[in-house]
Amino acid sequence: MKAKPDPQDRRNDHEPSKLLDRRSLLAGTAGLGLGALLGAPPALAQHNHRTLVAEHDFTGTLSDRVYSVNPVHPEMADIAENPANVPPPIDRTEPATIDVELETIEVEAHLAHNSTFRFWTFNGTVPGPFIRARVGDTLNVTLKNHPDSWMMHNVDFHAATGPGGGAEATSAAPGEEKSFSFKALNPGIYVYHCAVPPVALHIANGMYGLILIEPEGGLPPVDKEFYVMQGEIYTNEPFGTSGLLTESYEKLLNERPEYFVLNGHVGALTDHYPLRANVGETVRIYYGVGGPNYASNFHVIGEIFDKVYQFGSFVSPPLESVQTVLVPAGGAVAVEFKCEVPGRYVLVDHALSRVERGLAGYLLVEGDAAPDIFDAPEEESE
Ligand SMILES: [Cu+2]
Repeated sequence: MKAKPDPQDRRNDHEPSKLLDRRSLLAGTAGLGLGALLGAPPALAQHNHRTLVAEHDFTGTLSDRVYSVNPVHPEMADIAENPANVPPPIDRTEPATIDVELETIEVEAHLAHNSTFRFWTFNGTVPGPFIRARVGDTLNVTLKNHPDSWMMHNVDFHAATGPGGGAEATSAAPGEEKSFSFKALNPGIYVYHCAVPPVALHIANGMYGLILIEPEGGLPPVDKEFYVMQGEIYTNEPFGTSGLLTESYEKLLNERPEYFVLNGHVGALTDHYPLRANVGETVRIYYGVGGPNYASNFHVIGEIFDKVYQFGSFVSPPLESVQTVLVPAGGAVAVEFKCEVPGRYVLVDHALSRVERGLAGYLLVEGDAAPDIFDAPEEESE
């Protein structure tokens, strides 16, 4: 039987010397005001807000401002998954057997402005790889737990029908390899995650991803597809602290995250991998919530979803013309819209306090202005 790892065990060593005093802690934070996201001057960003944003330097261009890549540990691994990493649509008309190879890897990596965290990952990224199959396919899953791991890991596919979604069948100690297979009976966009107890801890540390089971005939063609997942990170140290941050099991149980993130860490989808599209293109965003605890109120500032595949169902007809969509923890949606006006659009959870704790992503749309749809005076240069 698998051992239940004690979450209090084998904590990351924490060096008190890396903790700065409170003032420098706040100055070093990666906190980002919504006003800043929208291009408002710092004075507006500070409005009704603690000093998290007030002490930040907002000079420079918007693309090199707040979320700079870890200047303290520039060599640190980046676990962020590129949202453009979506396999192409399936053109098969018959079911097939597919090999899915996952490796669980624990790695200290960039978390925010000047901090790192020991992430637990599938294949070294958060979220793990986007897996694409077709209804009727048989998936042969192999899960290898890297020998350097401290913990046992496994994988539970919400797309699978069978005990634990494969969790028990794949529970692997460090250095072990396990496998199972399942047939994809239902189309949809599904979460997968590690389910070794305490499951919430394994998810919070980064062990989640999406698997798309295309319906027969596939999905309607679009110009660009993107892969985005929302998660929470529970650290002992307050938001914005410098250094190697350590996981807090107590805050996890109390559902009090210090960080909310898209694709793994603060700034992943603003500085590292903003989504990019051109005027005239249609985009589809697969948006999942790893959580483990908070549902999302997914919204793109300045856009309206032309179609929403609610709860990730491709069997029910999509909703049309939607501003904000609820995405449950352990759930996913697909949204589609046409990019009609160039500019920068911001992906948020519209529970907007979470922006202050790191959650934001950019969609950068390039192309000719469309004054018949949106017309505003040019910004004054300073
Ligand atoms: Cu795990």
